[in-house]
Amino acid sequence: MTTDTFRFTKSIKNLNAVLIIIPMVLLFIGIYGGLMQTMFRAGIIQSDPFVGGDYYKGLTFHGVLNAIVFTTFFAVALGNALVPYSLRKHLNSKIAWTSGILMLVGSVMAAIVILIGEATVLYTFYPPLKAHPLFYIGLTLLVVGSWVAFFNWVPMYLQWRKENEGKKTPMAVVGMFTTFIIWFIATLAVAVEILFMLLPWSLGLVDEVNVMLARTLFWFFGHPLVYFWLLPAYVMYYVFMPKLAGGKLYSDMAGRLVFMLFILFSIPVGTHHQYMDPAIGSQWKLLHGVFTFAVALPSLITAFTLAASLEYAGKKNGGKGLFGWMWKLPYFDKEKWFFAYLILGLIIFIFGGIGGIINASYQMNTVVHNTAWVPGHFHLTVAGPVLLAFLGGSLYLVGQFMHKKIRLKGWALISPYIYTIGLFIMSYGLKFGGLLGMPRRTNTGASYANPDSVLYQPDWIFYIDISVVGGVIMFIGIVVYLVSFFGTVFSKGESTEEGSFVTFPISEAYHDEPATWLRNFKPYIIIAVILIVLSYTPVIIDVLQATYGGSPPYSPNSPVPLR
Ligand code: HAS
Repeated sequence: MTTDTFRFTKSIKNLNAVLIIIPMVLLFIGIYGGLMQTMFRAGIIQSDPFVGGDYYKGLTFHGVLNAIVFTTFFAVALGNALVPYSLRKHLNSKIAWTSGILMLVGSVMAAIVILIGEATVLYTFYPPLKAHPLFYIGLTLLVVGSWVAFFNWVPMYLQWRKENEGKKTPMAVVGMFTTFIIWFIATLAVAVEILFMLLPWSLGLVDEVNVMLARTLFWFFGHPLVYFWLLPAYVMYYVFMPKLAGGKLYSDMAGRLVFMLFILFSIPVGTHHQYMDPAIGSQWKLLHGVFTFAVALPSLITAFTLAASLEYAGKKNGGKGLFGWMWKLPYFDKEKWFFAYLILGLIIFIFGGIGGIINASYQMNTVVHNTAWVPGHFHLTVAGPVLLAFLGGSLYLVGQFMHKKIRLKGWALISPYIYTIGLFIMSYGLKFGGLLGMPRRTNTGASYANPDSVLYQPDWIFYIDISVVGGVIMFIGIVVYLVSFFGTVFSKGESTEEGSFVTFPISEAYHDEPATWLRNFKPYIIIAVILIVLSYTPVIIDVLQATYGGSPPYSPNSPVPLR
């Protein structure tokens, strides 16, 4: 074994392959749902045959499978790969399988309940939209499974620290632990929402639910959720990308600082999703707004650190002058196909991030809230940098854990380019349509384009059409990817001795600062808890004091509340 390789047990290799392949099948069904959304909204099809013509069922399926199931599986698989690899320790495979099985059972349960029409509640499952109890139980199993995976890494890390006193924790471990520390704290709130509010309500044990409290608990979880999606991508940007580009990470300290800042500021910001909600005092919305600008800071540091790392790589590859390095990066190198997924995601994130800052500004939020602008923003974030990094990472991981050479590398390389073109076109349609008032999450899309309808909106037609064109191109991009992915999965594996080792492109640091103040998670977790208590206590008090009675259930397809 060289220092760059590690031998995983067969059981863990199989588990990691399963954790990647099964959600990839679900992702495909999910993006098919996405394509149907755009076609349906444009009036090209009257209904999506897969979900029996129910727009909201299709939207729920698309959101839950892509944004919650696929992302959670990938984050666990990446941690199961990088934590043991970086620490050179073996995972407890029984615990790892238990976590995988919990996640699988939970996801399949939730997917079936959505498909039979018993959980048309969208990915935010806001009450008074009510789902079958099995939907909430399925989501709970998925989350508990991911906790089990995380707690399986902790003893390995503690053991490593004991054996390596004074040494810096490998960056990949810092990144994966940051991801799951945030996830663990954030999911506590949604666990309270589900176990004490939605599940008893759904089981019929109570008649009504406090809608505002449920929304507030959801967004306590919902905003950090976006960093749970983003951070595995950041791990790959910091750890893999500089090496794939042919260079080094410009500053090790900057990377560590970024992860610690995410622990501090990812959670006390959720009320920026509720700027337009009643019951919460505007001073607390302002406080969450200020923290929201603070949580953009680590991404701004990332922009500079990664740009400097890429500049170093480009210059090493022969780039001259101020910008010459940009043309010396391996954008179209078939052997470095993974680089394309990471760099395109970063370029997309420039626009996704700017959109986030616009959303966070209260006055501008009043213009864009609940319009198509918001899906425009989140497709440039979760469906851009996150999805591309996860697709690239999935192909890389599956190749490593199944000991397969990546097949159809040309297809793997071209797919993110096709997808990115489609994504920019679709997001342009959504964002500019949103600025003209086009709402999000409406099943009246076809009527906007119909001159005979009272909902006819000629100004929106161009933007609706543009989104369809973009959506179709994105779908083609993913199909091209899946050809390479499943071509690799079903190809013949390697059976040599070297074939049983796993390797990752781990970057060295150009500036390897000692940064002793960034070596321990504990102070950052303590400060994060203080910030959460300070920012959320008044919000919860406001919500509880507001004179809201509970609400009976409601279906998006039914004009009257259901009893
Ligand atoms: Fe957001 C709504 C604010 C980031 C996802 N967001 C959403 C929703 C989702 C989502 C899913 O303040 C909709 C939720 C729903 O269903 O209602 N968001 C922000 C802010 C950020 C942000 C301030 N969001 C994300 C990320 C997401 C995500 C990341 C997913 C992964 N968002 C909001 C707000 C709302 C919102 C409000 C509520 C809107 C409403 O009214 O409903 C920040 O974290 C963004 C910071 C990012 C940057 C960009 C840094 C740029 C980088 C790239 C550098 C490029 C390089 C390449 C180096 C400042 C790192 C160089 C190129 C070469 C060629 C060399």
